[in-house]
Amino acid sequence: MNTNTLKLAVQKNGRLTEETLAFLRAAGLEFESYNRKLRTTCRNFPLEILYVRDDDIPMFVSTGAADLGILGQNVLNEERPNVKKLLNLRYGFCTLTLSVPKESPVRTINDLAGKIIATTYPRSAKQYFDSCGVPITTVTLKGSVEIAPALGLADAIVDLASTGSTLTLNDLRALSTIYRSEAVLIANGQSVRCTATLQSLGQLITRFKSVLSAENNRYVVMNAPSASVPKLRKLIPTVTSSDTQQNGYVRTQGVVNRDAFWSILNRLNALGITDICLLPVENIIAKQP
Ligand code: PRT
Ligand code: ZN
Repeated sequence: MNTNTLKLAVQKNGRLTEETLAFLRAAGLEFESYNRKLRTTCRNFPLEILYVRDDDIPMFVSTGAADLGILGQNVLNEERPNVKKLLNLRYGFCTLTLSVPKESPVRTINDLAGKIIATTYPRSAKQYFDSCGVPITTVTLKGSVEIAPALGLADAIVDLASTGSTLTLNDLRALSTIYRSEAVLIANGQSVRCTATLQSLGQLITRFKSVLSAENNRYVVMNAPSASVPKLRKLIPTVTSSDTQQNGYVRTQGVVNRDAFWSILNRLNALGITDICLLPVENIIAKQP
């Protein structure tokens, strides 16, 4: 294997797996998915993918067994491993949430003073309650945390939620959000400095950023009254227009932030712009490494 081959640890089989593999493929990497083979090499990039339990990713990366890892920000917050965070990856969104039984008299966090909190995230929970000056005791569970109050094991829980339907199904209600989380790319501090891998790492980050940037943007094609083009450029600075006019209209196109587009739509209409086509962008490569 090439000396500049990077090792990336990803979750083998869990909530982040599918979106992680889709993200890597969107970055143009070609490889085989996990199929009991715990490591695969990319066909078109010096990258080896290691398929592991998400809980082990901090250890793999902090020891240098892997150069890079993809995992939830929540794991970083809880374990605080000695790794460097490189990118937020904009998927795997969830919140670490404090919840109590629906019928509980608890209305504010202060009502939980002296109570027992069940959680898989004891450190995050303790830090949160400490920062609010509320003394509590935690009981740590590896999973099925939502069941703890009904069994009389705890008065409240601190657990991840995304849709919130598991809380509802277990007759719990959210009291507050401790933090938001999403998938992140982490690196071993040494790998980031080592010159042999630095070039591959730079190229990989460029690819990842181009996917993230493309996801946030749309390519927009529209017909604009030629007199409106200067005003249109103020709304969408990347706009270019064709030289040929038809009935006073020119064909224009540009790249626009996906969310910003909807907020300027009224102003585009006011300029008399018609036939707007909003298209996905596959990659935006801002700067070569
Ligand atoms: O087997 P391995 O150890 O690798 O996986 P795991 O079982 O420890 O983790 P996994 O696959 O459940 O989650 C991996 C990562 O996905 C987490 O560390 C988070 O970063 C992220 N993530 C995003 C979530 C959720 N959303 C989520 N909803 N992790 C867990 N949940 C749980 C939640 O706690 C609840 O119990 O899913 C349940 C359903 O949630 P609702 O709100 O959609 O009903
Ligand atoms: Zn896990």
